[in-house]
Amino acid sequence: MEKPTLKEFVKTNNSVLGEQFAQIIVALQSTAVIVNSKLARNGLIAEQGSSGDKNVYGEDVQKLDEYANELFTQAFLSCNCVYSVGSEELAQPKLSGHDGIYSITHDPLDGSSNIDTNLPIGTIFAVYPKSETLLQKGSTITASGYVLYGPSLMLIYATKGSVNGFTYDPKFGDFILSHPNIAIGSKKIYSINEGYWELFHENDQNYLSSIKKEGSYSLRYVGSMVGDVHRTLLKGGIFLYPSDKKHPEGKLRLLYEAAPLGFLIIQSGGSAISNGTNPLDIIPAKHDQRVPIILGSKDEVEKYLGFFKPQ
Ligand code: AHM
Ligand code: MG
Repeated sequence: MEKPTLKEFVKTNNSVLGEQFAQIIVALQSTAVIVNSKLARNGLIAEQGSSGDKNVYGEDVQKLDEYANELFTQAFLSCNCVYSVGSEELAQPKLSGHDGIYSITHDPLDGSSNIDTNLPIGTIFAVYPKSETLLQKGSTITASGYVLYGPSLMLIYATKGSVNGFTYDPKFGDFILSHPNIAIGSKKIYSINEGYWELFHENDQNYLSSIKKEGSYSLRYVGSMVGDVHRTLLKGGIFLYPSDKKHPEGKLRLLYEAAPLGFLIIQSGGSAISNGTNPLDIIPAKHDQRVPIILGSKDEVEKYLGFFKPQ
C-alpha cells in the first residue's frame, strides 16, 4: 500500500480533531515549503545575517527569523479555526478576528544562530484549545511538533499518544509518511552545551561525570534544539539545557520550546523534567518565561533525576 500524504494521514487519523485541525496542518506544511525554499538559497540572498534589530527579549534578530515569523504567523491567523497566535518573535499574541477553536504558539526559526553556517534549524509549534490567554499549561496541548530544515525537509507532530513523521518529497510536492508511530530510541547519547561546565550546578556536573565514567555514551550537540531533539527522538538518549550560573532560569522558553517539545517526547514514550517537575504542569507566568529543560528516554531522565537537586 502506498504511504499516505500528510493531508491523507490527518484526515484518517485525526478525524476526532475535525476538518479544522487539518486546516492548521495544511497551513503549516505549505508555509514550511516556502520557508525551506528560502533557506535553500541561504548564502545567496540578502535576508542572510543579522537584521541589526533586537527582538522583544533584546536578542539579535536574524533576517530570516523575521521572514519566517511573518509567514507562519500570517498563515495561522488566516485559518478560520484559529483564534490567536503567539510567537517567540512577538511581544504579545495576535488575534485573528475569527471565532476560532484553537490558539497556536510557535518559534518560527529555532536555532537561528546556525543559519549562517548552514546547519539544521527548525520551526516549533503547539496547538491549544482556544483560550483568552496563551499562558496555559502544556498539558492542555492538542498537538505539537516541529519542522526540521535539514538535508531533507521533515514535519513531525504529536497528538495524545501518537507521534508521526513526514518527509517532503520535492518530486511530488508533498509530505509523505516516512516515520509512522515513532517510539523514542534507546541509544546512549547525551546532548548538552558542555562548554558551560564551569557554570553548571554541582549536581549536573556530578551527573555528567557519572555517565562519562560509564564509557558507553556518545556526546552530540547541534546547538539547535529541533536538531538535538529530533536525534534524541529517533535514536534515544537525553537532551539537557539546565539552569546554570549564567542562565539561572535556563535558556529555553516554556511556551515556545520546552512545552511543545516536552509534550512530543512524552507522547513518544519518553520523559521531560523541568526543575524536578513535569514542564507540562507549569503555568507560564509570562510569554517569554524560560525554564530548565531535560528530556529524553524514560531511563535516561530517571538516571538524571537520581542526581537532581532543586535550585
Ligand atoms: P534561539 O531561539 O535564539 O535560536 O535559541 C534557542 C537555541 C536552541 O535551539 C538551542 O538548544 C540553544 O539555543 C543553544 O544554546 P547555546 O548556544 O547556549 O548552547
Ligand atoms: Mg528558539
